[in-house]
Amino acid sequence: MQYQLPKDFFFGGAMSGPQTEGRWQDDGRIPSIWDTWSNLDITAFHNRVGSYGGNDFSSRMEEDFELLKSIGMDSVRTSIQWSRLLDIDGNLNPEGERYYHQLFATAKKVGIEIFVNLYHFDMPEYLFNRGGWESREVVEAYAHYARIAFETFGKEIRYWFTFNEPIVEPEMRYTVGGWFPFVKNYSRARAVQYNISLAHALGVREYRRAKAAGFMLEDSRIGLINCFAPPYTKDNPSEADLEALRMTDGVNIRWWLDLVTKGELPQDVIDTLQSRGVDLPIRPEDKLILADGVVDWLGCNYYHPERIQAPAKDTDENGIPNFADPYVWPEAEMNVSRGWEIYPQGLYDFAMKVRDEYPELEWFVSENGMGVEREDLKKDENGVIQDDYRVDFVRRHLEWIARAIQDGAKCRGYHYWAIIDNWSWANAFKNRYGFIEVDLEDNYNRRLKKSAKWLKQIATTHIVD
Ligand code: BGP
Repeated sequence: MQYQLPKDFFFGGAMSGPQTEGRWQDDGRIPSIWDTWSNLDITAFHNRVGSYGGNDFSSRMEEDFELLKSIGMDSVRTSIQWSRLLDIDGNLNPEGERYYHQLFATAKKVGIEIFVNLYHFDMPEYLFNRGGWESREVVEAYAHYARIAFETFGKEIRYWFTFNEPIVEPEMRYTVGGWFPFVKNYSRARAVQYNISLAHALGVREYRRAKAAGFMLEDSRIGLINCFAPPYTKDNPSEADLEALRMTDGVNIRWWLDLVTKGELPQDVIDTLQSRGVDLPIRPEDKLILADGVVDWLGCNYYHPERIQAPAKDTDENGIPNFADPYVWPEAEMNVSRGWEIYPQGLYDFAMKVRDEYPELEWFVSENGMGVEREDLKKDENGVIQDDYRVDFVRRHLEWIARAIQDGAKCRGYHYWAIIDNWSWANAFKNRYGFIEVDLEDNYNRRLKKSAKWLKQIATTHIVD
């Protein structure tokens, strides 16, 4: 079956500053917490590759943008690194400023629209040492950083985002404890989540001020990007499974959708958290701050669904509440390299939820992709990686997007992650996502994978088949 995507549908790719730039100590860049982690324990990273190198994008941006244009990409999302743009006193770093002017101008020259995100899990180290997202000082510092970014680049960028995946920071750093600083404390995680919500709202406030003061393009927009993996529970759920679903959805999804559409957080979720002893750092003046969190549109990152069930135990050994346990769906199709379930219909389900519950909200797919290990073993005699699985993965997701649009979803585009292989947080270069290979053995040279030809066809015709 053939599907037609809208003519004005964005087709592009996503990447981030910390995963691509490299040059970590050049041009006055100060350390971010990824460097802190790499310095602490480089053995934590696959192949002993830390955050230092990215994928050499800084030196190759012209070549990379030309390559992306050649495969039909019209837009690319990346992030400004806070640690490159501002110095330790919060002043603009002129070399950082120059770097981003150069990046935006290079993309423009080849006809690629840049979407800019302000925070991709990359807090400056000195701010982390002052409490990170558990501290109000850092929330204020973020607002200051956002203001400088808007005032400096407002005339160059149309599409702005305050955060990428604000739910992941509390999850990976403070709940699962998989990322530095490896904390496992549900209460602290929710405090971090609450403070990031305030920072987001203050960021939007700064954007609106900058726009009113004439710093921004007239038709610019501000948004938030989050992973909106829809939660599912068992087929015949118990009351307790449904309660686990309400809280997982409440904390992971509804929290952010309410914030960006109504300027408030879901009271039933806050009430349940507080009744279970979760200490949120709420102040009376916060309501007015959160009210400014309403955005113009949204980015939805989608890799896999969340499958949960009632928790075996309501609290962990430290008395910290637990609202849900993972559930393995017996029919799940897996991407074995990453350990993530592949479930393209999840995007349709998210689209219908937004259509029905937040009907005014426009959005786009801001990340979706498949990371696979040992792609070097999949090369043909010409050295081209034969990644038919990637074509299959993207095609099926695009089909569900097209069906959602037919059914009334206001989905405005698709960005693939990561369009060029890049450095990843915990996997380094183990799993490769790109349509474009980065050959680490050959000076980080770029080479199109087999899938790139297919992608170009879709991106230029907007016909999925
Ligand atoms: C998203 C992040 C990206 C990227 C991607 C793939 O959550 O926004 O930065 O890392 O996931 O995940 P991973 O690199 O862990 O395989």
